Amino acid sequence: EAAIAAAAAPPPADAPTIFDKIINKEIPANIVYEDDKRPFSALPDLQRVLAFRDINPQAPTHILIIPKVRDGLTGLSKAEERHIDILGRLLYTANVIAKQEGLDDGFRIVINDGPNGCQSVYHIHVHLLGGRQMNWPPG
Ligand code: DGP
Repeated sequence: EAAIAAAAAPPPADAPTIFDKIINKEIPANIVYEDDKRPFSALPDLQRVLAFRDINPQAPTHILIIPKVRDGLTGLSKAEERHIDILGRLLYTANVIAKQEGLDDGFRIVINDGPNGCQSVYHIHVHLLGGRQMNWPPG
């Protein structure tokens, strides 16, 4: 069933996703990190990130890191020059959270893109996975 869902055509770029409801606190999520106005007063809205635990964890630690404003970034394949700062901040924050979670022996970062990448939510997100030995190649 998951494979069929992943192979479906991506939704329109302006279609809201479940992550909007998490950002707006309309549905609960286990939030582990959120940039707020202070002490990040110089941080533009487009560079603010939110991180929360994946509802369907694939490892003892499985956290999603997302931009609070999607700005057209339904997936990495839609990245433009203006997104370079938020893309960097997503990865930087993944590292901060990995330390916060005590993943001192390593971790894995994943960005699924499009049907072949098994992307299911079209609001860009970085998966942070850790707490067990990962395998290579991935499935
Ligand atoms: P991807 O397949 O890369 O698009 O990953 C989307 C992830 O989002 C997937 O691992 C499950 C997670 N997810 C979907 N809906 C929710 C939700 O409502 N809450 C939380 N915490 N995670 C969700």
